Amino acid sequence: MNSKIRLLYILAALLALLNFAQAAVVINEVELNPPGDENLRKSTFVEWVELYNNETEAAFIGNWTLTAQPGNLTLAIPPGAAIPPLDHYLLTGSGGWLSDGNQTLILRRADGSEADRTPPLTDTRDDDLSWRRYPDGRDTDSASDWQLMYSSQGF
Ligand SMILES: [Ca+2]
Ligand SMILES: [Ca+2]
Ligand SMILES: [Ca+2]
Repeated sequence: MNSKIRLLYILAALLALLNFAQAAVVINEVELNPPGDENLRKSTFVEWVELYNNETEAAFIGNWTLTAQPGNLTLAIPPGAAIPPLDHYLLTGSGGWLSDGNQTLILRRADGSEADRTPPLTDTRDDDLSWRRYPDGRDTDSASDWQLMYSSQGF
């Protein structure tokens, strides 16, 4: 193999590694304001966050965390948790755990490195619309990856 071609192979392999490290699992859908009053005591209406595995292999997300900013709430994902290839994973807290307005969510791996973050999101409509990457998993590091659409919770 001549050295130029070999260099191209190495570059391609590095890019594939980089891509795997950055885009495997993303925050895919966020419902900040489900229909009903999630701030009531013992409310049955609860905000939720959906993750998506962009890879064709299972993603192991045990001990990863989701942090809401502003606020310092951090949710831990149980040890051993995994997302099948091209599939979804649902996270919920208790009613009122996320704000309706200006909410950023940050997903961190078990080692504390950042896997993904959302732009600041606001949902003042008390209905079935949620913020979604569309199509699932779309990640160009732009706010235009996100649209307020009818929710698809867990799928
Ligand atoms: Ca609501
Ligand atoms: Ca909503
Ligand atoms: Ca969905």
